Amino acid sequence: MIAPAQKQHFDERGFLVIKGLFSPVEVETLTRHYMDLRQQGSYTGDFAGVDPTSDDPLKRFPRMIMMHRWDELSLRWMLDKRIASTLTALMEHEPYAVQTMIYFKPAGARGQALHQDQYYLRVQPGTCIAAWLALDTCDQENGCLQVVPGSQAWPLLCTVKADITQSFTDVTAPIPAGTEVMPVVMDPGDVMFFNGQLVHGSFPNRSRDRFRRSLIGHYIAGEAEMVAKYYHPALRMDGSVVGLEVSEGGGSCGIWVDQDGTPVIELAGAEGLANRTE
Ligand SMILES: O=C(O)CCC(=O)C(=O)O
Repeated sequence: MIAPAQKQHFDERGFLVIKGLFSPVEVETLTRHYMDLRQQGSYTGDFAGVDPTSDDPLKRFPRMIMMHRWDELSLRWMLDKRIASTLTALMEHEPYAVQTMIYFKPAGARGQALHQDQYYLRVQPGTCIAAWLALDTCDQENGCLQVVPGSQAWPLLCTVKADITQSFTDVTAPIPAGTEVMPVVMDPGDVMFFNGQLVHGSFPNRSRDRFRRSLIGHYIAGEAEMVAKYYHPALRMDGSVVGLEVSEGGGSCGIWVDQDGTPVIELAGAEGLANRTE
């Protein structure tokens, strides 16, 4: 299913978009399902309480998280065979599934500052991988994903404060001036798979009236022994529970230093032990 050139792209650049992995009917069904759920109330893990009268678009349409723990359609999507076989080909291991999220990102909503997913998941050994399904056309106007190609080869970076007028999260992975940040334009039904060390995020939705909805699954390689507490229980792709240990986080992180005029990463920083959830 994955051609050698696609695997090479993933290995070298840290991400791969598979066009049309989900059909227009499936996208329509999923979009309607989550819009209905969002309309029906609030759920554990909502980024912000639902407030239909708020000026903040993210309070009117907060993202939902870990829906697979209580919603059958989300569970089925997370364990979908097409996702499982693509992940297995890319990681060369069976995946374990640990997280679902739906971002509504209506017009005017802030984005999510550049970050590495592994900062949150703390998978050991190895890292995590995401499957990011576009439910709408995602382009620069409505705040598509942005990636730093090749950054999956970097270690975990020490975070700094993010600009919370642009991002709903408050920390970011710093990158040197001039580093390529590439928009990933996608059509509904396309899925982007990306390595958990890849620096990525998104800018605000600057459109007048367009949503930028996406359904996201996070996975870890089946060789992993630990993941941060919030992501337990991990599931095999047949839905059965895997007994993994809790990864506490903390430890060293990379900071950028100047070496003869070139920015290089030194593992000189230390992250505190924190309970972070993406
Ligand atoms: O969809 C976005 O804007 C950001 C998503 C993201 O960072 C993630 O899935 O880890």
